[in-house]
Amino acid sequence: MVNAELVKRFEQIADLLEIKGEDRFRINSYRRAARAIDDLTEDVAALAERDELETVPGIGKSTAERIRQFLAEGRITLHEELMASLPAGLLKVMSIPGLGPKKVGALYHELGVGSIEDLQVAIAAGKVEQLSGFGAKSVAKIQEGIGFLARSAGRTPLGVGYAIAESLRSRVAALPGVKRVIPAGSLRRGRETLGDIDLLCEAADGQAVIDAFSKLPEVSGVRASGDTKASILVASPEGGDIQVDLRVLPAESFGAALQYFTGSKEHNVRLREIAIKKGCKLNEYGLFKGEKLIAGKEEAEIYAKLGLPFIPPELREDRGELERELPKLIELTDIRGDLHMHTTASDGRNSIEEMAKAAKERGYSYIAVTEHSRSSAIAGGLSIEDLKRHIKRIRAADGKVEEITVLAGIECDILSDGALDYPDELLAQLDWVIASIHAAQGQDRARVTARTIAAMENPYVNVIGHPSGRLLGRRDAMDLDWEALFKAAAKTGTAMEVSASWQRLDLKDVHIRQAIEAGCRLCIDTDAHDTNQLDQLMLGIVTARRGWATAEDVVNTWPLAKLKKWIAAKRK
Ligand code: DGT
Ligand code: CA
Ligand code: CA
Ligand code: ZN
Repeated sequence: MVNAELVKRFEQIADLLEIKGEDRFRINSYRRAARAIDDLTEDVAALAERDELETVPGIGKSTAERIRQFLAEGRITLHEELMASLPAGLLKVMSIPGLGPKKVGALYHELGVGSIEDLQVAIAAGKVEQLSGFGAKSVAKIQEGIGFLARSAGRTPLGVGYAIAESLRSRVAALPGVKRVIPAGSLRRGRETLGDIDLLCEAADGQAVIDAFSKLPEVSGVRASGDTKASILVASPEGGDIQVDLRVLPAESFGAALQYFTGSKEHNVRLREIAIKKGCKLNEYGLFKGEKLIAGKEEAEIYAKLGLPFIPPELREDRGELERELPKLIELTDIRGDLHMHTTASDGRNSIEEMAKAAKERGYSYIAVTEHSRSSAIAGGLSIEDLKRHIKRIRAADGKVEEITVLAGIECDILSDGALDYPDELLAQLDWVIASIHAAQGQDRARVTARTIAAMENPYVNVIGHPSGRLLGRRDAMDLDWEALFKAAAKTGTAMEVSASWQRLDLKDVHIRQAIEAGCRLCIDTDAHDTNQLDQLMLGIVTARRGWATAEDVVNTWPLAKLKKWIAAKRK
């Protein structure tokens, strides 16, 4: 959607103005406009068409003008001028976790830092430490941030890649002569981050498809282009480019190519060994016995001819999928409710009723509304009195919206000493309690582990929210003793969350598998802050499948009566 691109562009304009030291008022007008666009529930182009941009609070005359230029020309002159007036490397410096535009401005004006390399030189020379507003502690933080960027370099979060792949897929699918288009590679396997996107297309005339593909409007560069293959670049809304490879294949070998290019490489190596043991040869063109092609049109034929069950793409990592019996993996349609979401009462953008209706449209039979608790003040956390009133509002909404049960829940902070953010008497009035760590994530292993276990031991806590605390490409996980955690979760009857939020995917795949083996229950939910984000659930399902999860492992696949019984059992 164009909204997200505009938000990014306006935020960048505000950052660049701030780096340049422009006046507050101007900077804030772009920040406010970015937030206003982000909050829109419809496409900004539709608003512009009705000539209603200026009626939105936060969008003024000059920001509306920039929006219209962006819609018409795909660029904003001010943005281009700002970019040209500063070193190109500054945006990269801005992306270091913990470095805001103010500090970046100081580094640029005082020390001439225009890139990460410049910054490292300045740090090594001891110059940054002496700068006012910095000091040894913040230099250590910056260095940590640079290390983090280097480790996650070039990989795009799955949720971002999904959206890009889907828009390209539907465009290619609409080209003349195209039979089908399927994403392969790490995207099809549901890996949490993607190196690049691999699209496979079945069509007779490769050249025509490749030519049209290379000229799509979202293409920002062409790396390579042949008669059946092209590599192009698309700008990621997270900054930087992501590469997309398209391969055009004939019908006879489409299935074999899909198998090959889905990977993983490790899975393919093992599969080829199995083929050789059976006296066959497997490659991207097909499965052969001698010179004779015995499978190639459909991927499933290849596994069948090798005497194997069809292996779901999410399991193809050579983690035992070719030796062990496969579980019946959870599917999106198994989910009966979403148990983590925010409304306008804290930092969400829709009302309780709107969230409930949107959940009903997705076929759910229950949801839990879970605002932030009082210590999360910046996220609009509720005071004790607020929460009491909010519970009443949830009960009222539950009565109003039919055919779906709205549970009164909370996302309760686990404080730095392991205590919960509300007294037990108040938690007892709720149907569903998520306990999450949002502060002091840098504590040592013993402390963050003990904090989480202390929360599990509370009889009202049903699930630990985003247990590792990581943010993809932004923040590392906490240093936790996972074995101890899963043991405690199983023993206390506390579920572990699989947050489907595209920035989190937390628990991650290997921890999900370890949790299930330890006897834990999971809860896959979205942490939605608006109705659209309820659709992120798919990312959590894919992640859980990579952790070999079945429907039975996941509490929100259960009928409400069974879920309630499970909650009551812990309270006894
Ligand atoms: P990525 O892009 O780093 O997230 O990971 P993938 O798995 O998408 O890797 P990519 O894009 O390099 O290649 C797509 C698939 O093609 C890969 O999963 C398996 C297959 N493939 C690529 N190169 C090789 C290779 O040298 N040997 C084998 N057996 N398979 C390969
Ligand atoms: Ca790939
Ligand atoms: Ca690739
Ligand atoms: Zn939340």
